[in-house]
Amino acid sequence: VTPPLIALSATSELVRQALRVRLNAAYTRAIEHAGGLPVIVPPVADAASLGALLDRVDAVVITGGEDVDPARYGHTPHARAGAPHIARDATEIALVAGARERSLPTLAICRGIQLLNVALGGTLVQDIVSERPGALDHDPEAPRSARVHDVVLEHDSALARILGATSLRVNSIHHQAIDRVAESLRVTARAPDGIIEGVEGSDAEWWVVGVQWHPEELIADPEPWDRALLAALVDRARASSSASASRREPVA
Ligand SMILES: [Mn+2]
Repeated sequence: VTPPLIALSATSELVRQALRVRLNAAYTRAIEHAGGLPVIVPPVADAASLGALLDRVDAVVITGGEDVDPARYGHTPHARAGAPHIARDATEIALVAGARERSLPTLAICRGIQLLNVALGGTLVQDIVSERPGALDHDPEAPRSARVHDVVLEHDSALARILGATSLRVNSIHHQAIDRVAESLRVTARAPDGIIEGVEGSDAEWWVVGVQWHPEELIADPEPWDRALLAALVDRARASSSASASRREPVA
């Protein structure tokens, strides 16, 4: 059986004098573990060309990383906002638009949920500590797989159905969050301080889920939630793969 192809966005950064394409291996291992075949998508100069790639994959993961350029949502940079990666922003915004056009299953993680919201017209909290005084510590000194705060899910959400839970604990490695939610998304998970931790699409055609935590770091965890989320993506990818295969090879 051919595994579904899962496109994963990546960054590029200068390391030891060489510009390198980089993605934490936790993402590719988690996708493989769930039965998918990872395809790494670097920041590209010509975002319009990504349609050629999206025509050949079965799902998309928008991964974690840098802060999204606040100019993308019409804000001036906060003092604590990180340097933007212009080509990565453009690449991922094109991936979201192309995935939506094709109804390709999409999972957005950490920076990914923020990028997804911006790509669909929403805005971000640029720095939780300074803009949401009294919020929990969403970026504590802790191992990447440590479950450090609670999340409460909407009972009637796809996320609750997929995870098989309406409350859980998650890891948390972020200093930004969704502020104004894009119209085509619904908030279905929040931390006890109100910080948005999960969204999903309101369009029945397009399976899109975003989480602010890092499920890819939790596949070996005793709790089944995060494996279930990745499995749900790969299941949807498999369904989309057989649908596109039947489009390519119409029955005579
Ligand atoms: Mn958090």
